[in-house]
Order: sequence, then C-alpha cells, then structure tokens
Amino acid sequence: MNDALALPVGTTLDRFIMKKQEDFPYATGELSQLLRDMALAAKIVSREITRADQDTLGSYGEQNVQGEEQQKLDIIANIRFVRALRNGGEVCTIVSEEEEDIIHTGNKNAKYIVAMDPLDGSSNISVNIPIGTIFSIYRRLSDGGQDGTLEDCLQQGTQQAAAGYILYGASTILVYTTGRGVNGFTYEPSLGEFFLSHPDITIPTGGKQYSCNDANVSNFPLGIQNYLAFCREQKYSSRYIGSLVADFHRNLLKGGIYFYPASAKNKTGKLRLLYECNPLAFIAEQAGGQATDGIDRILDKVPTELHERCPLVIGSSEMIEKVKKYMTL
Ligand code: P6P
Repeated sequence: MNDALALPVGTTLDRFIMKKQEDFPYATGELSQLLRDMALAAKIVSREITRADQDTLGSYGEQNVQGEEQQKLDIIANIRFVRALRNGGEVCTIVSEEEEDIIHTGNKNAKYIVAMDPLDGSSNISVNIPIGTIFSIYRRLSDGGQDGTLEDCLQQGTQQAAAGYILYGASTILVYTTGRGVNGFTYEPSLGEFFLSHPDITIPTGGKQYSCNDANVSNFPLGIQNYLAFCREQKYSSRYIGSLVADFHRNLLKGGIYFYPASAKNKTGKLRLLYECNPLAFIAEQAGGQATDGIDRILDKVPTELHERCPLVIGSSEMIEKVKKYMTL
C-alpha cells in the first residue's frame, strides 16, 4: 500500500512531494504544485489563527449555505485557500463549504478540481480548541479550455487523486495521501516549512476510544445505540472534542472510531460527503482503516448535490466491522 521509498523524518514537504512525484512515471508536476499551493495557504491560515485577535475572532454576522453562523476566520480561510488555488493555476473549479455555488478560478485549462471545508469546527476558535481544513482533489472529467462542470465536482470518492487535512492545534500538521499511503508534516513557523514528522501513518486495527455526541443517542439508529452500549460495556473511553479533524487525527494515530449518524435534527447526518466524509475516508482507508455510513462504504457513494450530507462512521477497521454487525442484526 505504501511506497517502498522511505524518506527520513525531517524531510521537507517540498522535497517529499518531489521525490514521490518520481513514483508517478507520467506525472507532469501539476498535482505536486497543487499540493504546494494548499500548503502555502495552510501556512497563511495557521498564522491568522495563531495571531487571531478581536479583529479576526468572532462571528462574521452571516450564515453559510449550511445555515451555520460564519466566523470571521471561516471567511478568511476561504479567501486564502481560493486565492492560493487561483494563483497557483492548477485548479479550474472549487467547491467550498463557505460558498453555495461552485467557484471558477479562471484557470480554464487546469486539470484539477478541489472540494474543501476551509475551516471545520470554527465555532471552537474562540475557546482555543483545535480546528481544521479538509480537502479533496479530483482530476476534471470535462475537456480543458472551459470552466469545470458540476459533473466534475460530483465524482465518487474512489476517484480522488489526493486528499488531506490540516489540523491547527498545539502545532499545525498537514496530513495527506495520493493513494500510496498517508504521511504527516509538522509546520515549523520559524523556518516557514512543513517537515515530515509522521511517515507512513497506519491506524491501529483496534481501538478503545469512541467519538460521538451522545446527547443525540436516542435519535441514533438502533444498531449505533447498541454499538455505543457495547463500547460502554467494554469500558472504552469517550473522546469527543466537537472538532472533526481533531477527533479524527487522534483516532488515526491512537486507534478509535468517530461517528456522526443520522439523528432527528440531521436526518442524513451532519457531515458533508464531498469535503468532509470523502477526503477523510480516503485517508482512513489508505492508513488501513475504514469509513462507512454505518453499513456502506463512503467512497462508493455517488454524490448528487454539492453540499449533501451523509452519516459517517470512520476509524479503526475492527471497530467499524463491529458497527456493521450491530447495524445488520
Ligand atoms: P455537534 C463542527 O461543526 C462539526 O462539523 C465537526 O467538526 C464536529 O465533529 C461536529 O460538527 C460537532 O457537531 O452536533 O456534536 O456539535
């Protein structure tokens, strides 16, 4: 699953991308440059978050397409990523949680599409809880010389060319996959570089911690309720920070399961398929884990709307298999 070529911890992201590009014989460098553009925006957003003050903290005073109150940093992050991708020239069209319609960059001959949540969990900013950016990268299906199409944006998760997240926590870490394993890079602000810190990440097959908002348990599907009861019988630990990227990253490294099922308030779950479930599902599978809607594989779903939601159960493989059993009893 993972490349034989192991680069030492401390390798810069740029050098890592360049060396891994050699593994793709027909690579012409656009995807590599796209990943660099994402990393550039991540550095800028990390700085904005770290030095957030009264001017940048707080509500923007409007709601996004999801009906959620936008934080000022949501807007700032969206602007920074869209600008980096537009200026980088490798992306023709973007889907962003912060914008209802697809965003055309003007790079009509660019090969790639990006679907992103520029800043997930932003309501946690004001209480200093880690937040994250999540992104998927697809090759366009349509011919060049025009804007990307809706069909380009509604591809199955199995078609992702790459996926990743940035976690803005005690340190800023970028984790991504291009389908040949998962690697994590920690940002060193004093040098302005991401350095390889988590080579070849694999998620433990089992785990003893679960992440969910169990205030909603009475509305969970019965199978999920029964799985939660099993976790409690096994005396697993409950770890739920209310920030998907932070919960996912911890479970990825330590083993565990995160679930946001359908509930009375969110009939099809809260999380969005295109720019939350699919990218994290790609990473989870590349690290040896799984991601389902409780039963079916996330990456097999065929999106029909840009901002459609779906239930998500993601993490250690053995735990996901257990959920499937409870869901099909
Ligand atoms: P609830 C943040 O809004 C988010 O999208 C995820 O980051 C987080 O895991 C979840 O929603 C929290 O939702 O309903 O438990 O507050």
